[in-house]
Amino acid sequence: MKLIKDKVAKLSFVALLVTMTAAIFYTPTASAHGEKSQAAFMRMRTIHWFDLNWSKEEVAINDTMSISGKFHVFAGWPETVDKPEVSFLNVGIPGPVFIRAGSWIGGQLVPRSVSLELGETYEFKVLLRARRPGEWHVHSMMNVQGGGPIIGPGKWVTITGSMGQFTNPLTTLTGQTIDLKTYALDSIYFWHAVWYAIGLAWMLFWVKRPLFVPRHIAVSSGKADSLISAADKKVGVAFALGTVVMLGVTMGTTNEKYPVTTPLQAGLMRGMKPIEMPATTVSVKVDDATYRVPGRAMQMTLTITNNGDSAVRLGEFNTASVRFLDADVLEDESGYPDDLLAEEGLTVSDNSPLAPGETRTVSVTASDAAWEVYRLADLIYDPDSRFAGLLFFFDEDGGRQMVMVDAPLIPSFI
Ligand SMILES: [Cu+2]
Repeated sequence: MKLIKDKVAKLSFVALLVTMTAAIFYTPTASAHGEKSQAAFMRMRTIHWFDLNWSKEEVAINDTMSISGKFHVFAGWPETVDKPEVSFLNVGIPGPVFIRAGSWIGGQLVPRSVSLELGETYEFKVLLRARRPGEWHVHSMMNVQGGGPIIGPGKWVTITGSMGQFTNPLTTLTGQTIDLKTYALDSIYFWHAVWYAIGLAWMLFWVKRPLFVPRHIAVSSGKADSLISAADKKVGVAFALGTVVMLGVTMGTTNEKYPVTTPLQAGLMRGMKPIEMPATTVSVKVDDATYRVPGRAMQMTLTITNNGDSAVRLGEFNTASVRFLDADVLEDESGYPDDLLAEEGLTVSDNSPLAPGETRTVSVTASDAAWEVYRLADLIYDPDSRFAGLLFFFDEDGGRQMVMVDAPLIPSFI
């Protein structure tokens, strides 16, 4: 019996060692950063990011790159997410590995929160200056007050060089050129040290004599007054006066050194300019939409009518940043993130050119590992089984039309 016990103990120890070693050597690379775990219907029914472009895939410290593109604010915004009346255009990166040198919506600089309108499409650009070497997954992102972060697609960007070389120069309106990376740091260190030292000095003054038991005895035997001498009182007054005088004087010298200062600039920016989207001449009706559980695809029956004057074909279906393309119609040239790009992911039962005036009902399948990897398949856990996405139609000259689709998405189990 004892032998078995020993053996079990030994084996458990070995198992523990193996597990610990494995845990140490197992370093998974995260390829998405937050968005996968968010509710699928929320990602499909809030902001549609498209036409994204990352200007560089590799950038040296202090060099800049930009993310630009468009986003459509879906009109069927979910109830549980506050309307984007107070939103902030952000970037999703692990801390300031880049600094944001500028961000624009519709050509307007947006350092503050902005108001977005449901149903509108906006153009944006974020200019980033490289700060920390490494490989970073850079997302566009919108923070919605009362809603949370709405994360756009992310792409890996490499920064080369060393962080020590990073600078962040800025010329103020008083004509000084400063480096925001280190500006005023010395003063912060100095004044924190000074006041901390004064606090310590006050404590040391009292701590150097017996602290607790003798003082407790003195107080309880009614001799509390003997504990604070006239000299102690003088020191107390000196500290009090010294503090007030020092505050007054340094406030004065700081005002002299920085005679022009302004309050923090804040406040919501309204009136963001949306893009004037051309009126679409293609109309699409979603007759039904389903997805297999488990599975990696969704299937829609669409009735498409071409009211324009040139024949069109369906090239892309985009939902929750996953782009399903029909390779015969559209090829991505923007270097869209691989894990979100299904180059041949879109199958249309009949994708021959749809002539002007013609109506056709087709079966469309959007299929790719991304459907599962990005957990759009997890719609099965969501309380609102509806999807939304963008369809892109192309005419013979390459002209593009965007049509929004939105319908219930019904699971099928057998
Ligand atoms: Cu990421």
